[in-house]
Amino acid sequence: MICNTKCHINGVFKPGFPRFPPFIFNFIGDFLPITFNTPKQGTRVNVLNYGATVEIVFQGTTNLVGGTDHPIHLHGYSFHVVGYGLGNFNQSVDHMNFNLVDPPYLNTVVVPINGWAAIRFEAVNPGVWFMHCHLERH
Ligand SMILES: [Cu+2]
Repeated sequence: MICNTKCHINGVFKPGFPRFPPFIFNFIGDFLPITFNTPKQGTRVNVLNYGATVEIVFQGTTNLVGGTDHPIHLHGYSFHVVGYGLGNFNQSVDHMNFNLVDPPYLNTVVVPINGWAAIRFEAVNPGVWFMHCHLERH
C-alpha cells in the first residue's frame, strides 16, 4: 500500500509521485513527445507502508533521455529483478513470465532501450531513498 495523501514532511518533499505514466504512448515507437525530453524539477515521492511489497516496472524508450540503456539504481535496498524484456511492457502477459523462483538480487538494474525491467522488494528499510539512473547526465 502506498501512502500518498496523508504522509509527508512539510517543506522536504511532497507526496504524489505518479504511480503510472501520466501519458501512455508507444514507448518504443518513432513518435515521442519532445516535451518529455525536458525533465520536471520536483520533490514528489511515493511513501510506502512498512512491509509493503513494491513492484516497479521501468519502461525504456526509443529516444527519450538519450536513447540508451539506463542502469537504474535504488539506494537503501537491494531488490529482486523478476523480469525484463523487449518492447512495451504488457501487464497482462509479461507478469505471467516473471521469475518468482530464483530472481537475481541486485541494487542496480539495466533497463534496455526499447525494453523494460521489473523489480520487487519489501519496504522494510525506513528512510528517504533516492532512485536514479547511474548515467551521470541523466
Ligand atoms: Cu539513464
